[in-house]
Amino acid sequence: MADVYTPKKEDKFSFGLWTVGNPGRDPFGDPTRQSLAPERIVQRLSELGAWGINLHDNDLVPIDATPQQRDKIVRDFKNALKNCGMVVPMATTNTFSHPVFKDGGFTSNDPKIRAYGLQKIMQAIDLGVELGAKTYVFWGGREGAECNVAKDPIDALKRYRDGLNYLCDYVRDQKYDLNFALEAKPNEPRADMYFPTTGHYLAFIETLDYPEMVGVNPEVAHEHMAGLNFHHGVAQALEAGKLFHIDLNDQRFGRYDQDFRFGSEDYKSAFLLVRLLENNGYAGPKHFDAHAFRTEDEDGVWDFAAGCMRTYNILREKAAQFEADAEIQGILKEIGNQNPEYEQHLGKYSPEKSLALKQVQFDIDAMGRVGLGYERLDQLLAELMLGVR
Ligand code: GLT
Ligand code: MN
Ligand code: MN
Repeated sequence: MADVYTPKKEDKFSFGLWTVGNPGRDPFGDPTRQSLAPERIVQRLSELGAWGINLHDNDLVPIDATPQQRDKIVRDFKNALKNCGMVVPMATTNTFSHPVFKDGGFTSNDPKIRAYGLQKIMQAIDLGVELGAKTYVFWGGREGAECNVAKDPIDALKRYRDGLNYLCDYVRDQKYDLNFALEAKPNEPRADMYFPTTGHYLAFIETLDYPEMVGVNPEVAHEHMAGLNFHHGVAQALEAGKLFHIDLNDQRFGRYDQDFRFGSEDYKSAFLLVRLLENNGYAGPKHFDAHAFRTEDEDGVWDFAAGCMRTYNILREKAAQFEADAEIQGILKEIGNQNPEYEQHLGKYSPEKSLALKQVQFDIDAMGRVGLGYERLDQLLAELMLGVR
């Protein structure tokens, strides 16, 4: 039954073909359900209220398809999109499944493999643009190492940069309206992956030939695998104007790569994230890069998909409730209005300001004794989240 949490197209929720299409395989076990046809995925997601569907080249077109087969597959998929009012906001390339990429695409020691990688990515970019994608994600699944003496990590970074610069030029040359979003992950499937966190990518982007074309695609699970605070990482990306896309899911700290349903594990982190996105005008796709538990059949897959979107909307309402709560807002106002007369000493440096600041007497013991009241605030948040407020 529809209610206020039921997703709508304007919520801009998207899923990857590989997410709901995940057959429940893991390193120790065979698939537990059948793969779903792309057309069925498009139709069911649309019925559930999703807006977009993302894909790797080979989620749609098998790696060994002939040009004729490719054209038919793409035609059928476009028809399904049109019939269901679904869009493809983002596309990406699979440079990790085939054995040819076992030591990376961009960063392979073998120039023949790097050349094949570039060729495959250009073809996948063409496909993504044909389907309407505006964002192109790069997740360097095999860009890493087990044997860390086999590849010089400085060479690896240079090769990665050369590859991205080449592809930015390709996009410009083709006059495509397409930006790149780089997705970090610390490990899995490689022992160590280059660019393990969103922060690593934010620094790297500034060294590219066209930094304005390139942003990040942070994923909840990937930062949690690194033991980091996702809310803070996304804030840095937002503040830098680099949050081009986002992968929502969930993950327990210290575990294998789980890709759980959004908001299924850590409600508080998920709340902080949704509040951050909603309060800072993030208008991009809200993409769920997750999959149903291995215990599920197809019905469970749709429960999973509906659950991701519903939880986002519930948390959005909780965030609005937090902004409208007089007691909470009163505390936040007090926190934000302490000692306003000292603002004059802050901000941009001037010689006069520094001279004046050097004259100020601070009673640091008295300042250090002031209690901040964050316990009360944090408990109010807990009560709001737990539904008793
Ligand atoms: C893969 C990975 C994801 C990436 C996808 C895009 S593929 O499922 O685990 O985090 O976003 O390449
Ligand atoms: Mn993941
Ligand atoms: Mn992802």
